[in-house]
Amino acid sequence: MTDLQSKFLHVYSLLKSELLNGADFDFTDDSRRWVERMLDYNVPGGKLNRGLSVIESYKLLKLGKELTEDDFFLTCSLGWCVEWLQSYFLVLDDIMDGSHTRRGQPCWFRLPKVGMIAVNDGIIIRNQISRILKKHFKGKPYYVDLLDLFNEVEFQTVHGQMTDLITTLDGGKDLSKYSLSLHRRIVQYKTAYYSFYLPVACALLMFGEYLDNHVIVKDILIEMGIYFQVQDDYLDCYGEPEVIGKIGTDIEDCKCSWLVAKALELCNEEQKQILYENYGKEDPSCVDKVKDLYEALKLQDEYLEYERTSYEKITNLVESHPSKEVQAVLTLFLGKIYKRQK
Ligand code: GPP
Ligand code: MG
Ligand code: MG
Ligand code: MG
Repeated sequence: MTDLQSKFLHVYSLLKSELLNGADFDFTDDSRRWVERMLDYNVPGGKLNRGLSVIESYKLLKLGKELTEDDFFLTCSLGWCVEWLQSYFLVLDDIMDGSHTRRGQPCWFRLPKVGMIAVNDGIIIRNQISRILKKHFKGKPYYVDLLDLFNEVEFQTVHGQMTDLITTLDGGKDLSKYSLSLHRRIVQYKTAYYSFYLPVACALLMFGEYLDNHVIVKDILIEMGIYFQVQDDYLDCYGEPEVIGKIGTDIEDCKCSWLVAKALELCNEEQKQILYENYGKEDPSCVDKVKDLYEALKLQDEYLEYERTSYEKITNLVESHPSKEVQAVLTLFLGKIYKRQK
């Protein structure tokens, strides 16, 4: 673990302790224990990329100058707000996707004593973000913009998730609507805003910038977010569960994944029939047939080609940005995800 990671985790403990010991809610010992266990299980166990990015981005905007203790704590708190948001989405997404594992452990709702309490737990996690922001940012000139940012990004994400889910519902019967353009629309909303735009937007707000002046940065980050979710779709099928910490369910769930959208673009009539007959079924032999078809269509090579062109396109966009500091922030993000295996 790096020094930054351990300092960041220390701030997690402080924020958690404030939430559990504050006067906002009259916890009993049992309820405090529940929330603490729920948070420890769901919030800090990921790669922490999104959260750490807030701190790293802010440092780059400050031209690498050492942050004051106050500023460091605030950037960490914002980083945790992004991680809290992610955790809220994942707890609920795993229920909706019927997933089994997350971050190398059973999904929260799969624990025998949890079940559908996880729905409310997800909502608690979301509400805690507002408490953290209120406690540490109320009175800052950018407080209202910060609240607005989290609300907007949540709005975009839940609408992306809705599109993902209703597409899947239809798709159970009809793959004809699946396409790369529909895929792009889904992933832009369900993943890119909260995973890529949000951390940088937090850093920009703290730095005193107006987000309206950074539309180009936003567009570039959205491109990166789309690329990131294509990787997620690829890893769902081809990643090592021990490495990615989750077992893929996209084929069984009939998801409009990049792989199936690409396959539909490449396949002939006979192959299309195989896809229609086997995609979206729990039966492992159906899943195997879909995977064999992916193999026949050389989808792994197609993915490598996508990765190459996408990286090139994003690099060009980054290099065309007028500010060197902003370029540094964007390059940092791209470096974190290029050719990722988890
Ligand atoms: C990733 O989809 C998108 C999310 C986790 C956002 C969920 C949004 C909600 C409003 C709940 P995914 O299902 O492919 O992610 P994973 O592969 O990690 O399950
Ligand atoms: Mg999922
Ligand atoms: Mg999902
Ligand atoms: Mg996925």
